[in-house]
Amino acid sequence: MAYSSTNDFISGEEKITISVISNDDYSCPDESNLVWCDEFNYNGLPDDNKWNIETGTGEWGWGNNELQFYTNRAENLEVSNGTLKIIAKKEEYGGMQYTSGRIMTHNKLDFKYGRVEIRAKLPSTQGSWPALWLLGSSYQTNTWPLCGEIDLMEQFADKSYVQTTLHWQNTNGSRAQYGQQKTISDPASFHIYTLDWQPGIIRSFLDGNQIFVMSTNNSMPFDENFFIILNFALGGNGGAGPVAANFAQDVLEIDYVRVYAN
Ligand SMILES: [Ca+2]
Repeated sequence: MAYSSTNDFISGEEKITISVISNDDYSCPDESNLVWCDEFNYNGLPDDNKWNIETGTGEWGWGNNELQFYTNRAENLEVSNGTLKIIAKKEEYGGMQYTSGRIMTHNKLDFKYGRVEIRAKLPSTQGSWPALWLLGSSYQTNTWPLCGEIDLMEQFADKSYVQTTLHWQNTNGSRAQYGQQKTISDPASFHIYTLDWQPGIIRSFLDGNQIFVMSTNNSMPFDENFFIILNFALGGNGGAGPVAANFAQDVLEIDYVRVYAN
């Protein structure tokens, strides 16, 4: 309402519609047997309905003397243009010389058996250690490797191959692991990494070609719940080797993670 200088009242009403335009899309493709996915068709940090962000240096550099500090910042974890970018950077942070990102589905997606499909593009800088993997959901009480570990895809110093490895504990208490490798000519392009996890047998594939096969039995932990971890480590004792002196930044880019029931 306005009051005029000539003492006449003027009043009026107008409706204004304000719409917020969001392109965020959290839906999954309409595929049979698909039970969980993240297509990363939204913007910001990874969807906290699906992922927990792990931060810090872990114990003993996540068990491997790794060189990065994991943060929950957009500088290290960025969902945009349909993909998740896990970005490792050279920067002093939390007493470390590098930062990066690590996310997991524990307590949000814990499952047994099925097919996990991840479309990803790997970093190529010397010293980078990208990993797409699963850890036994009992890891807080069943100390590793008792809880079991399924490394769907890891890449170490030699960027000409990718590797799948299972870790577990033998009944005599000794640590056991078994890994197999597959040559990859262009790891920094998108490829599909698939885990086929069934009772008694675990396989993995690179673009549909088998990387790994192993029989499992009930003395092993592979008939229990596991969860998914995506991370980009640097250096450490795991086989990635020293980080390139001129390392500035590199990216593990993930187009989607899909989990199908068997
Ligand atoms: Ca996508």
